[in-house]
Amino acid sequence: MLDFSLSKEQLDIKERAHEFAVKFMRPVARKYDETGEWAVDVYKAAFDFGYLQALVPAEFGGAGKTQVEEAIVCEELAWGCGGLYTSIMANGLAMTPVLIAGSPEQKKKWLGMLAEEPRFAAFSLSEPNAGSDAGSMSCRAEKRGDKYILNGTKCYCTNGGYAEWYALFCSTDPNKGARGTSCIVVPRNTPGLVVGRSLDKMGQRASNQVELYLNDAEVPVENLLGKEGMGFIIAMKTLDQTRAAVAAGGVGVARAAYEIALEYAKTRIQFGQPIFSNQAISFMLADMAKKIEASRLLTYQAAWMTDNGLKNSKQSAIAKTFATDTAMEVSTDAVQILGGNGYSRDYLVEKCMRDAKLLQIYEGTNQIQRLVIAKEIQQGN
Ligand code: COS
Repeated sequence: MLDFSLSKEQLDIKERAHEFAVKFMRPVARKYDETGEWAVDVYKAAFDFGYLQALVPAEFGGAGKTQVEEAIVCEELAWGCGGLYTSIMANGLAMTPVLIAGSPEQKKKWLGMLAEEPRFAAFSLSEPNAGSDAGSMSCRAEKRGDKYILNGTKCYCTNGGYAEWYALFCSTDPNKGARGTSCIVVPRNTPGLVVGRSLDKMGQRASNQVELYLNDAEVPVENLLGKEGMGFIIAMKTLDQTRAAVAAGGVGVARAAYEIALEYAKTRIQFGQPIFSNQAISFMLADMAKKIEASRLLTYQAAWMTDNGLKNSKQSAIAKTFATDTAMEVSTDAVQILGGNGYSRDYLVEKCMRDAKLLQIYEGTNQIQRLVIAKEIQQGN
């Protein structure tokens, strides 16, 4: 039976996450956006609320949340601040390769440590010359005895400056292309691993993206997730699962901008009446509401499919694209409704607009999502 209502437990999760965003994120969102500092206080609180370790199974000490629950939380966190949300959400991204391909011992070790105290891990797929074309990565892992020797450069590694370990994708057999890639857990303290500069960004400035340099970095072979050659599939399966959380981020950022624009339109008087009375404005707001509702439904659908063990490549790509394009459109229109005020830093809508842009780019650009959707529909899915 189809049921669009959230359960009492899910409503409680949403309310608690909203309170978290109101108390711990909104008051400091502007500060961390301006300074780009690492928000230790926020992440400590996020750990206390179970958000940093949301996807760590309960048996390893985590919150053991479902993807639908993660989506509910992520919408509220992104409503609080798009940048801080990304740091928290990306811990789930880093964990997912271990959840998908890790042995029980690997899960206990790598996920368990994230449940002990506020700690970060990072997903490292992109390279300077392998972004959208993820299968063409050149970072190399050579097996020598009981070690892998890693060489290469990774980039756009979210949380990379503060991570305890990296779920790092590399080539174990360059002759095999995407089928020669593997995923290896690389601990932060690995000799030969150097964390590079963090990116100075337009938006989501509270989040951290770095380059990683691997110069004969030695990692034990037992850190391989799954088997050699499974890396690309692990990456694709990971992104299928985690794109719902990005879509939820789009819903949250869009809703934040929409709420401010709605309030402004109802209270800003021009020509003797609230500007909402102009159809030009009220229709913009109606379109915003329409797109946000649709985005949320698509997000829940994609997350629900993961929770129910269904392949959701098409649905997660649709949700990610639709919701993050919505975030960009809604926040841009919100700036327009607020006019000069919208363009100023006195209101959060300009920050929403800057934060939204990255949502259209990371975890697969929205052009790549359309490629995924096109491949899926070509195959009759
Ligand atoms: N689940 C399971 N397997 C998948 C899969 C999925 N979602 N997507 C692809 N595969 C498999 C394919 O079935 C294929 O298997 P075989 O080699 O056995 O045939 C293999 O993976 C290669 O797939 P494909 O031919 O579709 O790969 P492409 O090189 O054409 O690339 C895209 C596919 C573009 C979709 C992929 O490179 C991609 O997602 N790029 C974006 C990466 C990204 O999100 N980067 C951001 C970094 S994270 S911040």
